[in-house]
Amino acid sequence: QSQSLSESIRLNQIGYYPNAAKIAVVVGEAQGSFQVATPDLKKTLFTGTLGEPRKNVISGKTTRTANFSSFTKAGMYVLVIPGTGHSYPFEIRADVHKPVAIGALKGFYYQRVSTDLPAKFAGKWARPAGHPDTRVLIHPSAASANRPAGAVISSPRGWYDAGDYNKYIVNSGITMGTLLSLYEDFPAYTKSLNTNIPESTNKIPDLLDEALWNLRWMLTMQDPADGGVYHKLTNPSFDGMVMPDKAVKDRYVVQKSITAALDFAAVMAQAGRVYKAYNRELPGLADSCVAAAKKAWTWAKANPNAVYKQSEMNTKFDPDVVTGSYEDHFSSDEWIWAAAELYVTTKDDSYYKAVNLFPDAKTPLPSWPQVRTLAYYTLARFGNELTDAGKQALPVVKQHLTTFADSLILDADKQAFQTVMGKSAKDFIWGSSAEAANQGIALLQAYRFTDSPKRNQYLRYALSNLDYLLGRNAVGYSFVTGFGDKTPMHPHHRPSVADGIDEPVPGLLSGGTNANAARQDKCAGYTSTVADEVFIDADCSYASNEIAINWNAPLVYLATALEALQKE
Ligand code: 9MR
Repeated sequence: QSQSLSESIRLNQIGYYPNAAKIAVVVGEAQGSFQVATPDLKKTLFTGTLGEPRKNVISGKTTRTANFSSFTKAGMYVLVIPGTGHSYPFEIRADVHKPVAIGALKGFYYQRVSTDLPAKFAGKWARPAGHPDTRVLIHPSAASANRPAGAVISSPRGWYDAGDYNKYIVNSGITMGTLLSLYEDFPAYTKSLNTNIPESTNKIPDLLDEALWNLRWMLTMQDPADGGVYHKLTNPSFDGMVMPDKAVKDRYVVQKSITAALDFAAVMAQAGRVYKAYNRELPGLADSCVAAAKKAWTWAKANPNAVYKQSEMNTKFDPDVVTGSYEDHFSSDEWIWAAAELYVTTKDDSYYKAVNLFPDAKTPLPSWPQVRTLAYYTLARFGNELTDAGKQALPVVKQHLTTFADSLILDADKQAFQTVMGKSAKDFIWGSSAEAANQGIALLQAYRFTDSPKRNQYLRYALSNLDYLLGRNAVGYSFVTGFGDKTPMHPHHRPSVADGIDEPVPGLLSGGTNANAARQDKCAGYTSTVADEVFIDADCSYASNEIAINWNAPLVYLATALEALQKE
């Protein structure tokens, strides 16, 4: 019988590993048999039976799974449900997610500030440099004796945060922590990620070359006089939808903040470890990073109440600053992360003792305002290389990781799309795609650093969340631009809107489904109010379809780590 494409079949549009779980989900009332066939539908290679109906606890809709895990033959296929239709094509292959891993890392190259992107590296998304940031003004909120309001500093490079053109230390913090942790967790494998960037021919892995572009910017955000770190570098209000080189408003650094200082300290301490191996190529860099970290820590100790409040920017100072706030009034988790990174890098127990690293039994999912768990990842990673204090804490750290992982996999087999993501409507916040990716990372940490009897489940369910991101979800999108057949074409991303090229800049992770998006961005066109369905591929939808560095980084981690673990 003839079969046409069915949007109700949801699967990982990139594909599956030969020896891992392979699950597709059909939404609606289809039942009975399913097949795995060649894309031309001429040959059926596997026949199975759809599972029992499940009820999506969020929408109430019925789903059934097509489990073809036992089919292991490499190739390109579609899934066919007679009477319903066929899926988008997918591949079964040993390194099936490597292009996504590389593409998502390359996404950072496209976000580079202060440099042109030549066609040799950027293909049809080549563009002239934007934002030299060599004449950045001290905002009145940031004025100090050595740097009065209106003074000029140079603060080039970095990555654009998101669809906007500003640079924010807090968000750079978790982004860098995630990327540098990927390197520390899989040093050998990450060297094989070639992203075709200008630095690809040097002796430093592309992952670390890319991170260096932002690290060098971050270093300029510290006031050398006192060690304080400016919260952000920004123009007063968001630019229009223009290319970077056409966005030429004055740029400012604003108030030094406690969260910026501590996130900066954590990143610089970690960078001190990571780049030490490349001292020959980057003489003195690692030591400078550690010195900068210590200075920021000292400033934080003297200024624990320097909370960034955007509302004060708008009322007390001129010009008003109304761009991304990354406002976070609770710094206890930033203290924990900075202390742990400084402790592991310096082996100095005084950092370990400076804060209570285990204030309660919680293990919060990492996000830009909540970085506590990054400390546990680092302590687990360095396990027996720690001093006695850290070694003694290891069982506690592992307890955090397994308790958290167990809570993530609990009842995931009942979830409509068979993913950890989406067990509850609470997952669907602004940037929910990063929630999915960070859940996957948390599971991989527990898989690698504990000996829980459920370890293999952790690995399996980490992969389920990559399946979520690449299409097995309630809206049927692969949320990574350029990867998959149904993928955002209109992200809220200024270059993608303004460059006149149909395809958006590739390798960027859309923030994804967000239950409150319609209220937040007031974009027209949302078709559902059900929490796991509120997403539109429109560039006005900055609350569901923007891209951001802190979302791309955990995608890079998850896709790369899963690839690396296939090889182990
Ligand atoms: O990712 C941020 C999200 O958690 C917040 O709810 C939202 C509103 O404050 O802001 C998001 O971050 C945006 C930042 O403020 C400015 N650049 C774009 C970011 C992604 O939308």
